[in-house]
Parts: sequence; structure tokens; C-alpha cells
Amino acid sequence: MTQVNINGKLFDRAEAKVSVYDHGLLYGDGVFEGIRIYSGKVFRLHEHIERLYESARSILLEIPWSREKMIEQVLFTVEANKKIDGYIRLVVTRGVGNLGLDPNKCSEPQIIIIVDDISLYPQRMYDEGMEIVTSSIIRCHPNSISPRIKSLNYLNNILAKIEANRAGVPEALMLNHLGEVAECTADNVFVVKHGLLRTPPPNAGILQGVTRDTVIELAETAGITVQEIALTRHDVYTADELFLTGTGAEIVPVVKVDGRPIGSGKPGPITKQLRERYLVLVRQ
Ligand code: PXG
Repeated sequence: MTQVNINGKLFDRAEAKVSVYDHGLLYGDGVFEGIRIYSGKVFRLHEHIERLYESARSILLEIPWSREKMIEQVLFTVEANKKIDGYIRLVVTRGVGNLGLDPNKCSEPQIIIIVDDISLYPQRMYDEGMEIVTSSIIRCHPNSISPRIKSLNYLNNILAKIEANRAGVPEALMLNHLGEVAECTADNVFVVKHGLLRTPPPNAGILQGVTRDTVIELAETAGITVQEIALTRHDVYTADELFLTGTGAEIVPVVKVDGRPIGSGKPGPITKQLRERYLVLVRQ
């Protein structure tokens, strides 16, 4: 039975409940993280915790636990669930308030740690590559809710995901307010061109993915030059290779965008090499 940690106490999945007055539910007022467990070890836990606390700080949400206590509680919950390979969803909400926006009316932030299985893309997509489309939904303006905040308000991404679903593809490419390539609904984007690896910079309307940062490190170790640079759809359409990165997706090749084959139309050599290196790293 799945054990869910709420504010430091474990509950059976069926008993793990929050108030309908929680502003996480009423307003999407909160932050979250999605983290993988590989072979019993939590992957890049410190990086995820750091991003969680930065997201919280940006929305003036003071997490009542220290980072050390948060890490302790995450590990405790993984242990309680005896998970060897799985997924951790860490959620911090503004807490229980009244039926008004004012966060000052909220009692205490609620901290939820769920450890469960992760739903993955089918193996076929890793072998053959996936198809995506460009969404008409742009990423939030950085001076609106910054895309760098992993907030509970994911409607922007969900609307783009609906467009992907309607187009019969698993993901949608989202542009920023300048029309530049930002990211997909839950994954960052990389292109390979003439042997160079390019990805949009953190201020291009993206979430700075932990997987993204890991892939940049792996590429640099492999002697591949990485450029964080603004990309347009033209750069995507004319790329030699294209792939997405994310906690769930890991590294997934993309072979068609808006009906255009990318490169050879098959997963490319640099994508494959980085994926192999990534799989070795996570299993270490
Ligand atoms: N962009 C966005 C908007 C994301 O939500 C990423 C990029 C990739 O970041 P990481 O740190 O994972 O490399 C994300 C991550 C889910 C789920 O259940 C979503 C994410 C991660 C894990 C699970 O939908 N999004």
C-alpha cells in the first residue's frame, strides 16, 4: 500500500487527503517537484530541492522545513514505500485559507510527498523517435508567472498538451512571448546542428530542467560543444537532430515536427550517445 507523507506523517493512499479550502486546490497556489528513484537512489535530489525552494521563494511561500529536513523526509518516504525504481512528487501548497485570494489568510503551508510509479513513454518512441507539433499556446510571459517557477498552476502547459492530444502526438512545442522556441509541456528541448548542441537559455521562458543541466554536463564531458542560445522554429525544422529531456522522458528523440521530418527522420547519433551516457549515469 502506498504511503503518502503529509506534513511529516504517513497515511495510506486512500486516507491521504487535503482540505478543499487549500489554496493549492483553489488557486494553484503552491510549488512542486517531480523526481526519479533509480535502483533505490534518488536522482539529483539536492538539485530538485534547490529548485523547489527557489520556486517557493519566488512566490513568497516560506516552506516551514529546512532543506535538510525536506531531504530527510523524502528519503524516509521512499524507504517507507520500499521503492527501488519510481517517482517522487513533492508538493508544497500555500495551505488552508478562506474563499479569497489573500494568502495571509492561509494557516500553514502543506507539504505532501508521494512516492509511486511513474508513467513512461512507450519504448517505441525511444527506438524510433516521437512526433510533435507546435502549440498555439505560448509560455507565460516571464513577468507574469515566470516559467522558471515550477508552480501548481500548469494550465498553460495543459492547454498545450490538449493541442498535442488533438493532433494525435505525445508532446507540443511551446514558443515564448518573442516567438522563440521555449520547451515542451514537461520537457526541455535540444537541437543538434553541425555537431553542436543547442538549447534555449533559462531566460527564454523555460523551466531550467534538472535533466537539461545533467545533459549539458554529459555533453561537455563527451567533448560536445553546448550553446545556450535563442532558437527559432526554423532552427528546429532544419536541425540535424532534435531531442527532449525531462525527469519522466529522460532523453527522447524527436523525428518529426509540424509534419516535417527532422534530419534523417530517425534518432541521430548524438542523441543516442547522450541517451546511453544518461542511462549509465542514472544507474550508477
Ligand atoms: N519543462 C517543464 C515545463 C517541466 O514541467 C521540465 C521542463 C523538465 O525538467 P526536469 O527537471 O524534470 O528535467 C519539466 C518537468 C509529470 C512530470 O508528472 C512533469 C515534469 C517532470 C516529471 C514529471 O507530468 N516536468
